[in-house]
Amino acid sequence: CGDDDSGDGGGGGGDKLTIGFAQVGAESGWRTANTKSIQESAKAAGVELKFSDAQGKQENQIKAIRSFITQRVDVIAFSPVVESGWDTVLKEAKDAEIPVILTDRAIDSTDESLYESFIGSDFVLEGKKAGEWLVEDEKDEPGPVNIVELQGTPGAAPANDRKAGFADAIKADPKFKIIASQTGQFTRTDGKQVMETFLKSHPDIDVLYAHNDDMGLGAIEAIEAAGKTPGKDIKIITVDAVKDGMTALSEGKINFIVECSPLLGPQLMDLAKTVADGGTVDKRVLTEETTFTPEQAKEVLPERKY
Ligand code: GYE
Repeated sequence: CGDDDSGDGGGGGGDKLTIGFAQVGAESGWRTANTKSIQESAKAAGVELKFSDAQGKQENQIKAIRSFITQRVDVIAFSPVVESGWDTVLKEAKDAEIPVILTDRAIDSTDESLYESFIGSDFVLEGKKAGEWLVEDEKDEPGPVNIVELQGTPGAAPANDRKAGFADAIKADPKFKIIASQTGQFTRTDGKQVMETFLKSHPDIDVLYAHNDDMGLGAIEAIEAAGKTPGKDIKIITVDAVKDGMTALSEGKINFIVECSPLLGPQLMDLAKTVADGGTVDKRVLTEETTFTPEQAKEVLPERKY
């Protein structure tokens, strides 16, 4: 605790508000932008941020949360690597009377008293938007439309939900066939590797649906190496809309991107201040998002911050 009384947050009097944030890792461009947003917003809001990087491992996040409890931070925020397995540690935070905010990813606990608020995107809707674009794009094609899918981290909310939303959007027409679906861990390296194996075992791929830009970008390398043209021989749909993804979209290598905003920092700081002051907040705070075609990508790219 410092003697900074200029901030309006903080559990006790004029003390600086301290937030412990347990991040997933640095697996993607999205994550890097998200980390930057949180660090910069904390600074701008006069918040002391204790930041921990779990390197993709739930056990590390649990350790970080326990250490935040021991340090008696004012608010704990974290982006859960996977959906399940949080009840015990969140119960510990609750017993210590430290409010918890979920950012970006949901947990599957039925006990909603374990956290104050969940701020982030609707991943099912993102998957749906991806599928609906494809249905419209292929409406004059007789089919079959052979789709391969690169899933995010197994067990993560955005992987589960983007898969479900997409499947739901294409299910009415049997011409859409998901002929292979595997995790690419939300990373470029795995996206590339898995796409290589898809290309070897399936000579007839029409569409790639990747749960994030990074995997799509890795897959583009694999497609080009196999002598095919990304965006033409194989249409590509991704989620996120980070700069590298948007650049590939503007070049026609990706055909459609569903936006998922990583800029959660400012809203997270507001929520943290409110809960630390004992105020009430919405249990669910949704991020506002859009979608992009190649033409739209060209328009917004010069202004794109991440
Ligand atoms: O889409 C992906 C990242 O949880 C929304 O995680 C986030 C996802 C994002 O690695 O690129």
